[in-house]
Amino acid sequence: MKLYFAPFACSLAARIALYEANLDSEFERVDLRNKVTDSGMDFWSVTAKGKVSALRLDNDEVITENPVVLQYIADQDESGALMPAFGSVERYEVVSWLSFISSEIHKMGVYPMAAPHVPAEMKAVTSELLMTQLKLVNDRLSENDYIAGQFSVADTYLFWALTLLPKLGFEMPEELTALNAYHGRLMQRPAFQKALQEEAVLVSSN
Ligand SMILES: N[C@@H](CCC(=O)N[C@@H](CS)C(=O)NCC(=O)O)C(=O)O
Repeated sequence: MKLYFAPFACSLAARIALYEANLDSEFERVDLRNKVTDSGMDFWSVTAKGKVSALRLDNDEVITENPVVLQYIADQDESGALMPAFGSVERYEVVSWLSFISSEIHKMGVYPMAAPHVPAEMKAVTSELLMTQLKLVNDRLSENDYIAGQFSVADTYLFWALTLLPKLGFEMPEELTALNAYHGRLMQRPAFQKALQEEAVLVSSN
């Protein structure tokens, strides 16, 4: 498997999941502005969407969309540690959170905060909307150690968003104590640390 990624982009979630699952994988960096990969490949030829995460499977098929890439990775781990069994209610709970993180946090919140062309007034509105969602997540984490109840790939995706937001100027409120404790808890996991350190090195060597 090969993950096309950009440092600290949402593909960080897939890198963490690959490490959590102990899967053999390669990584190819993408220059998202110019849509070219480190090996000189036109990224548009990898995916017509031009976005990471993109995962090239061993049969050369490419799958995209974080919730799908993360489920695929989780399903390669036969222990089921990253995703409950097919058909179980617990699995739908994870898929539900993947969907929520993708639409209500990533695209509604992180994306406008990161986009240089989004005006300051719009970023202010985004911050307010984001607060509503983060409070909901905080309430959930007051009663659960992990967002879907048990640890899953949804945690790798949420962790990415929570890690990136302060770097984009969003001040994480201290009163969201369960959310902040959750982030700290995930930071203790070796797979999360390894992925973060590797991508931090790439950013600092730019
Ligand atoms: N719906 C996509 C969104 C992926 C996405 O927005 N990726 C960003 C990085 S976090 C990207 O590649 N942006 C480059 C661009 O929009 O040109 C998914 O869930 O995978």
